Amino acid sequence: MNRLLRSALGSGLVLGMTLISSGCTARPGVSESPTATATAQPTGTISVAGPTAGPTATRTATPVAASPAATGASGGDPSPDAVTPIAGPTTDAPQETVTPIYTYRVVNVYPHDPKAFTQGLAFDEGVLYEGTGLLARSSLRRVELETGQVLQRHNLPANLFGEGVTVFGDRIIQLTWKSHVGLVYDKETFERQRDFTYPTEGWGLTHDGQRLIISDGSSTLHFLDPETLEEIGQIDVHYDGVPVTRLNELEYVQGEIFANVWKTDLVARIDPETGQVVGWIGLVGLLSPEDHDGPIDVLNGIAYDPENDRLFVTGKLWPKLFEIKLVLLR
Ligand SMILES: [Ca+2]
Repeated sequence: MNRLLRSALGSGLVLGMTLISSGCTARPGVSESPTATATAQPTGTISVAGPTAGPTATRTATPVAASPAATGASGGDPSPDAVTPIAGPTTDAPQETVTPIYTYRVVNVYPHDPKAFTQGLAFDEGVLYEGTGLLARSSLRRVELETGQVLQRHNLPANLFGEGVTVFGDRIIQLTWKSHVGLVYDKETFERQRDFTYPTEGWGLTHDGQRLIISDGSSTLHFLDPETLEEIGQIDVHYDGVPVTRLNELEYVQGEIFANVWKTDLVARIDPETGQVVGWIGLVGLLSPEDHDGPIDVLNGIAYDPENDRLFVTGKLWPKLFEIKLVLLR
């Protein structure tokens, strides 16, 4: 396996792909390998280091066999200028199709309510919309990006566990986990306008301008008519012929669906027509060790500002929210 790829992506990708392939439930970032190191800089940049890098930000993995995608890697240029979030696959491997792998560069760091069990994140007209989970703690929030201040809040009934949110026109739609109930709000007032039902669990939610897109914890993404809120199609997400399960928080980014893979530091970039994973983003090391003081949970929360090409990510109970740029590894 290419040294640069291993060093830069660290365990997140390799372990994540192993998890995907095996269906294992182990959590990434827990076990360690001496060869996998990604060092986040306090200044808000990320450097990619080899085995001799300092220990303070080492996030690592149990050594595992390289995945089919990881073998034969031809290396890559980690320059921040190498790619933007919308960059497509590389074409310098004429004899095989190589799935692009990205790491990240932190552009900005913003405060995030460490009590927010983030289950959904969206950006619309300059502000964030966030859905939080847990029974008796779930909410819908309008949040000021720069300060993390909650500008408006609606608490869900105690028996509903909030999940993904998206802004569609003048409405906000929010899923619930196991209640099979979706909630539709007025975007300005947060008035609950109507409910709708769906047969699966509700996890992530986004839209492509025409359809709502829902994940349910499996490898299936469901498309809903935004007016009738009835299912009009679905795709099965796969990578190298293997279903990619535990798709969680979603974001539609310039023609692709980005999806957190639950309990990993991975985001899959998905072709919405075929379900094929067309790229992987490894976010290992994003939250620095000193930010692990309080209770934190997994990466969850992707929002995109299309007007300014800004990509935001956070996690459940994370004290920070990050604006990142993607950096192509190979
Ligand atoms: Ca989102």
